[in-house]
Amino acid sequence: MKLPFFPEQASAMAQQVDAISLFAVSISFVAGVGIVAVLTWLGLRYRRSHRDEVGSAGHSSNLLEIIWSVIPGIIFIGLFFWGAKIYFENYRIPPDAVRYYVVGKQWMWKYQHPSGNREINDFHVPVDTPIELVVTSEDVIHSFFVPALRVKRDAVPGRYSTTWFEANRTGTFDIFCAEYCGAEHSLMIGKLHVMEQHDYEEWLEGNEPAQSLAMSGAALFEQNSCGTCHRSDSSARAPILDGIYGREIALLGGGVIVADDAYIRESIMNPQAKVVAGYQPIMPTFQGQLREEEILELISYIQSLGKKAESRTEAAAAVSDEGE
Ligand code: HEC
Ligand SMILES: [Cu+2]
Repeated sequence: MKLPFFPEQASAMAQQVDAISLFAVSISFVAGVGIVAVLTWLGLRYRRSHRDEVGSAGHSSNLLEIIWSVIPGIIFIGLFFWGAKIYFENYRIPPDAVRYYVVGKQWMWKYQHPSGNREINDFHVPVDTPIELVVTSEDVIHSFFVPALRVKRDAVPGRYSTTWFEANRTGTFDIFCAEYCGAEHSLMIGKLHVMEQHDYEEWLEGNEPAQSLAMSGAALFEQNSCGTCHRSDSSARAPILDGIYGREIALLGGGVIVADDAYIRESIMNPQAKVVAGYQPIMPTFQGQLREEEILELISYIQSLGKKAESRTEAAAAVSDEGE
């Protein structure tokens, strides 16, 4: 199905979104034209032809009433469930999706690949791979929009919004900012380059980053002296961060929270907001000292600590197994 008034389709999601839009528009069109046609016909058929003509009360048909209530009812409720299905699919990130970060900034889009590669405006991704986008902003509200994928997500400062896509064809597609964000909003554009897997890998190699996100995060952890309190061998002053990512954290004053990206960001920018049970609120805020991308790198680093901790416990388990 190719209609000139839709942007090109580069994902299965785009096809689904177009199908439901087209259905809704067609139904409205048919109903609209039908109503006008019946209106016109009745107007002509039963028009007043003499000045002294008087109308008479008609009789109603229950069958007719039921038909024209039930049929549209089914159509519209069906449309609701269809829309809900697409909506949920669009918002539920597949577990095997690879995570990329998108940061909006007046007036550019910045991307971080899991490998540590960075890009501005141009965004290279592999085809047929579910890709999770964590979208945020460095300044004002922007909106990351790729019409060919039918993907649009607001980039809100201080918040991580997620969405995902899986491009099903290679090519170059437009990226826009879809939220008016200042003087050069219209220049806040980029290109999405969907590549074959091996081309993408070649591209990554050709643009070898100095280090992965987690490694940059480790360097920042060092530079900002996080390690003076968060030592991996002592939890006296501050909690050990190994393995906290994705775990439940008990908070001062009761309550637990899952240590996700948003929680870790808040812990760094506004440490007093949620204090870990058993600790003093002595952590200083890093508000204004770290850029959004640097916070993302720290998060990746903390996440990587989790993996290390896991493999360490596995190794420890293996060792104790051997000992028996
Ligand atoms: C002066 C000591 C100190 C420094 C420096 C410090 N922290 Fe903390 N941090 C703490 C303490 C104490 C807590 C626990 C109390 C709380 O939640 O505020 C904590 C909590 C955290 C948490 C939540 C941990 C959990 O188990 O839920 C994270 C994440 C974190 N810090 C990251 C960092 C990062 C990243 C840096 C460096 C940019 C840093 N901290 C620097 C003392 C420190
Ligand atoms: Cu913008």
